[in-house]
Amino acid sequence: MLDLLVVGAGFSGIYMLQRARALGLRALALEAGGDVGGTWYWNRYPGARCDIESLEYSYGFDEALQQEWHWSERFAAQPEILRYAQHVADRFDLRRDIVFRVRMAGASFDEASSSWQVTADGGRSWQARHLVMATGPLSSANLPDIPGRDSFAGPVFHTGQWPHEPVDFTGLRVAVIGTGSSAVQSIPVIARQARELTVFQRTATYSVPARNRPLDAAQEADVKSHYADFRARNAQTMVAFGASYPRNDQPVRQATPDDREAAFERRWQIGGLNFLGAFGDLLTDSGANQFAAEFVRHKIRAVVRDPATAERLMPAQPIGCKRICVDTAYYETFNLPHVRLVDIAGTGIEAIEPGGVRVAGCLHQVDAIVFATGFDAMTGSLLKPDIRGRGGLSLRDKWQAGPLNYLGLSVHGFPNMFTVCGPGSPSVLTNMLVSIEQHVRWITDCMVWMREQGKNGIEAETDAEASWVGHVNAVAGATLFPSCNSWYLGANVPGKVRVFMPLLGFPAYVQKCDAVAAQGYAGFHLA
Ligand code: N01
Repeated sequence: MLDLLVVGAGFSGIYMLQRARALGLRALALEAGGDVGGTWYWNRYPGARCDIESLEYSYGFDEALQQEWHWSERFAAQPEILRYAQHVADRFDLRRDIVFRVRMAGASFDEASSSWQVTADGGRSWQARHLVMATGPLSSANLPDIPGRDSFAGPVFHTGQWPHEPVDFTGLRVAVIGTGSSAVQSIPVIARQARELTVFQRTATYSVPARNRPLDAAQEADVKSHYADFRARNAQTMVAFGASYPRNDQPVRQATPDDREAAFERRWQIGGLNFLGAFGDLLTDSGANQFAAEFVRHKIRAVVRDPATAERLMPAQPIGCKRICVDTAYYETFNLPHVRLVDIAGTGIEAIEPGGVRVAGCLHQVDAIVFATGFDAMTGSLLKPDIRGRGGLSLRDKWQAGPLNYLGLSVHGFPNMFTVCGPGSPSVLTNMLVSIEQHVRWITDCMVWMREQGKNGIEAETDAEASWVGHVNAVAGATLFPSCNSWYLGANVPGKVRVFMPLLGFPAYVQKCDAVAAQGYAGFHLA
């Protein structure tokens, strides 16, 4: 029997394998893709790029690794991040314990042996003491069920399932559906190739310029001279990144109008997600938020020449309530004569027909469609396989009213199963690499502790998970996050239960996890 079976060989899965092996645990990973990389294996759409700076979006667990790897840009593009994941797999010889092109079908917990029986499509199966779901919070593609979707005569793409061979849009009329991060990144690149580009927008988005550039050699050398310290400082911020641009805690109304504009402008010029750190109350006070929102709307008006298009691009929801996007020439792209914006707020898309996309009775003729429609976030990939815990309890039934777990790590009724960056943990509200490393360390330390203590079962207690979900929602409730239809709430997937899934605040979460472990895994039942 394996000590652990890991599902997924993205950044979570490969570090889980590396650390398990280093601790003398027998581990195997299953991966649906043909190689490591997870998100960065699947999301090969044009323009795909990280919105966390490269020097931060990388592992810190191995000093030699972080010294030897060189990033070429401030924000790395998908091919480079995928090469990094492959380098890590090579360096630690991880592929020998990964079964590729195998998709988990289901898993069931056997009480007698206190172990999991995991099955894959095609009938193969494995037995393991622990099941670790390292399936990623944004990996289950959301392909909307639009009438006639499958009748389209041309090629159809989803940004999260992009083909491996190059896609050439030259001479084609292309539709992009959606205006989230994937769309904001791909639209300017697709526009450079396509004969015509029509963007179908349901909700206008806030985007801040990336101001991407080649990585500065002096900055790289400086960070590498004290990398552990650099990472520790980042991990102490709420979002586990961006300590180089510290948040100004001052409330926005305490600044004079000139100082306010100057603070926003400074961050706009720096570029990237740190924009919302300009003042301390932008995500907690809707009046304060309006100042930042209006600053961005003003920028959109200044860039987009056609006033009607500029008006349609103006977001109305609080800024930051949906994850803000980071772009290179997104708004500028709408000044190109062959790019059009179709507002589908209120109407939605009526139908997809062989020749194009119909909205409010009007057929927009296109040759190719790109769905940039996001993911069934946080729970999608955990609920796709049929996972059955104690007494045959199904995870889908258990989570009918939303994900219920403790620390985003463990579910009552599902002993010895851990989720890496699961709902209820900070995950998507942080630098994912930092959250992944914290979870992997906590989970593997727990397994080693169990081995030393002669325990063979661990599972969250019901009280602990009920109060944890209450805590996650109370923390979010004190902010503007639950106030719009975001994927954090599951609002992007029709029929999905609305519950705020990620936890805000990385440092307090780490403290809680450490305290739980120090108290002999308080809130967990051990067998
Ligand atoms: O997905 P999204 P994404 N008809 O859900 C629209 C990370 N990421 O892939 O807003 C028409 O954000 C939907 O409209 P609405 C990052 O965390 C990071 O872009 O729901 N439209 C929205 O406009 C990000 O937040 C990076 O009204 C429909 C869009 O499709 C997360 O992944 C890059 C529709 C989906 O936007 C997800 O980003 C890419 C329908 N039926 C992704 N259904 C970086 O590191 C949905 N939409 C930079």
